[in-house]
Amino acid sequence: MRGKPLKLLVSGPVGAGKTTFIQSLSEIPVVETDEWASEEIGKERTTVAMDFGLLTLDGVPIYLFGTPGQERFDFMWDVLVEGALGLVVLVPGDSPRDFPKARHILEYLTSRHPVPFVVGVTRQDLPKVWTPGEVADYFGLPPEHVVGMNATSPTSATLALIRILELVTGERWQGVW
Ligand SMILES: Nc1nc2c(ncn2[C@@H]2O[C@H](COP(=O)(O)OP(=O)(O)OP(=O)(O)O)[C@@H](O)[C@H]2O)c(=O)[nH]1
Ligand SMILES: [Mg+2]
Repeated sequence: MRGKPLKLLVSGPVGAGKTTFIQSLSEIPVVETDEWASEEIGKERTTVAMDFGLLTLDGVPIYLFGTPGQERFDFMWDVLVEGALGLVVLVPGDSPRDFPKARHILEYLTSRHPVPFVVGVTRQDLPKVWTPGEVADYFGLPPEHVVGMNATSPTSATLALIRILELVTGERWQGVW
């Protein structure tokens, strides 16, 4: 799996862990656009334009673009998905009320841009979270399309990244990191 740069898009609802996931994976300081939230969204800062991170895995440069989660910035989905070869939609595993929003984002993006995708269920390090299997049932997806993670952990984030890379390339991951 050596060669051309590969672009992945990370999307999902507010607070799912998109910026955190990209920060856990990126080898460069993440270009992020988080600002103080102007409305109550359950946290102080939120992405208003995009995140950008970069890593190299087995000689392949991987560009990671993250979307904002707030719906008023949804015009950025179309901008950022351009050229993406794979899609990661994150859902916060402890917040099932956000699952319909995640489903809408997944359907919106894959219907316009049919590339391989995984649903990443974050916050697996916390008690009382939905498991990847439960989320796969909720979304009606095959289990290989849903992966659990702690987005704050580089190791956990890398395992999720490998799942989408396997779906994008059609190969089992053989490399080391
Ligand atoms: N314990 C734990 N905390 C997480 C995890 N993922 C994200 N968080 C925390 O959740 C909060 C929100 O994460 P962000 O990365 O800002 O979420 P986001 O999806 O970028 O949110 P928006 O940009 O507002 O749409 C941060 O405090 C993260 O540290 C996880 O898997 N486990
Ligand atoms: Mg963010």
